[in-house]
Amino acid sequence: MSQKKKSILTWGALGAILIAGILTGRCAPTAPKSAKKSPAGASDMAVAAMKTYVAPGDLDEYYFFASGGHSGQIYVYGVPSMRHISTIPVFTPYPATGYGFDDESRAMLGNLSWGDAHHPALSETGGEYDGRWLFINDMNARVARIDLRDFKTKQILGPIPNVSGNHGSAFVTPNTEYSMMATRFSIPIPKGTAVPVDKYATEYKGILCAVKIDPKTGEMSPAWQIQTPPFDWDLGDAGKKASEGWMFWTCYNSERATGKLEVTASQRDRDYIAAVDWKAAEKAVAEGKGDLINGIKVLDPTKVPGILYLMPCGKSPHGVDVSPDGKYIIGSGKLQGVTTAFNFEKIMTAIKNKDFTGDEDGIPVLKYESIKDAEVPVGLGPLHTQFGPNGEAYTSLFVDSAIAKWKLGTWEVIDKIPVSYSVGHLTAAEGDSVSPDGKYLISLNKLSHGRHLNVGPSQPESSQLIDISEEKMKLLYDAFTEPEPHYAQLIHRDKIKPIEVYPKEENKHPLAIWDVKDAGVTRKGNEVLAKVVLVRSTITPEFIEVQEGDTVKVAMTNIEQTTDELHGWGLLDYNINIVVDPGETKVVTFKAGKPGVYPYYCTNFCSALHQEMQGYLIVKPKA
Ligand code: RUQ
Ligand code: CUA
Repeated sequence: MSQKKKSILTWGALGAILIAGILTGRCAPTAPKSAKKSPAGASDMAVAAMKTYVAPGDLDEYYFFASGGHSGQIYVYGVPSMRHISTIPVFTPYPATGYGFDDESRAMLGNLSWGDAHHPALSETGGEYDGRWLFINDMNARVARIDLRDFKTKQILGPIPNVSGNHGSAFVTPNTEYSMMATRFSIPIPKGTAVPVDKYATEYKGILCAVKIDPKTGEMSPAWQIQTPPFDWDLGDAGKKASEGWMFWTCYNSERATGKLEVTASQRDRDYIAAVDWKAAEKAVAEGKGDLINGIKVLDPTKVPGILYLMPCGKSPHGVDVSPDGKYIIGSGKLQGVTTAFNFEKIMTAIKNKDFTGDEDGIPVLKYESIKDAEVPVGLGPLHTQFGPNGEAYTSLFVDSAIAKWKLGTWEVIDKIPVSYSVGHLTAAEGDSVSPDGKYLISLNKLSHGRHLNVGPSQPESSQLIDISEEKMKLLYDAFTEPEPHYAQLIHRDKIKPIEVYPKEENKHPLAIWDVKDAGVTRKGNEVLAKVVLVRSTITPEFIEVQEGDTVKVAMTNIEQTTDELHGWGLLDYNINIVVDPGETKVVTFKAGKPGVYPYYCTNFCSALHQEMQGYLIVKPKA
């Protein structure tokens, strides 16, 4: 069938359903009983269209926060429409919001202008998303906190000492006591020492690291670390409910190999999942145990027994995911056809009975047969599991390019749906909290070829929305993201209440001014301070006169209290681009290097006279 005919049919069917929906007063039709299985079937497509259609002016039901991978950003989408709503710059400058240009955000980024951001983690209270903050890791040993009150990055912590390749992060504990980190690339500890690679197996170390989070402010600080053998720690998840107080991380390369890892690190049949009793580790540190290395307390698990155990797992596992009730820990070799459900109670019993098969540098290895409940035949290449409200589990299958739905407890595989192509992670509606919503699941695929308009060799990734409200999973929609959504979070809109302007009375910035009569330029030696007011449609002062060689500090306050009235301050030839939200004050400091006249202007369209919102920086040459 030609594309054109197909779309006419689809729209015809959609029209019929719309009319039927209006007649019966229903706005969210479910699939007709006779719906064909084939996703190409016109009625299925019409249902999918209805289920994802958010009428103009209507709002989506969920926020979808997708990691931007090596773009260093977070992309915000609405679900079910899958419309891209916003980009939150985190580890990378972003001219659209002026991020990385003003003094504060520039200082936060430090010397790094990129980050590899993989795993966003929403803050939790009692294991439920509480909508306060979003944390995300960067491979450069950092973790960032975004405040969901204004969707802005407020803190970047790190690079944290001894941590190299922070992949197993930024997973939070059920009451956001900690955001956890783990190293993918082992190095000699203390970080900063150089030891030849042939000593890798004995002299290099992995690090598991806890970052403390202030419960009131969200302020992060490095808490403590656990030193481990040089495994490559991969992904983690915090225990909850039954397993609260524990933290789990997968690893590959338990061979401690170097060189061509695809060969050298695949010799054993099994790698490990680490089980960390973080409450015991916290207590040990409080009792003064551990050594101060590079300014942080590092626990040696052989000297502090009881904080770390190793659970054998299929070769090269990726995700490890704790079920909503905390009773099961799901992990699997990523080249296997099964995923293993470990039973937390059995893990505790095995620890109590010292049911070990050996050790790694003195760290006990638990007996696989004693701690597993089931091997679920999900399909090839299981990577990551999310959960539904009634014991459903959804596992992404990289090799099969599919998602398997199965049941906790009975371990039966119920359904499978193909995705396009090569799914990595997946995220379900609140699917890693203690009370998943069901409804939606998003498959975060690595490839998208052929499913979008051709944009040349640099192609987007595809994120596919899947309906999980019924027994059978149904593909609803293809959306595309820039590289690269490793993981995402899907939170109900009711849990987030962002502000639209910064209330004037909350702005305590020492350089804030609220009246154009306070605007102007003052000088102290060769330091010039310009206090600027931005308001429709003038930048006051209209001229800033300085001397070549001066240090110029421009503090600008957007005195608007109206939604969406942002103003910019772009200074040509100086690589300065500031955007100030309503009620906000931002500061930029720079050296007046070259004499001349340099226009500044509002970069953010704000009114009919936006174009007129401009001025001049006049740099007079040295006498
Ligand atoms: S990881 S898929 Cu950080 Cu799974 Cu990339
Ligand atoms: Cu202010 Cu445009």
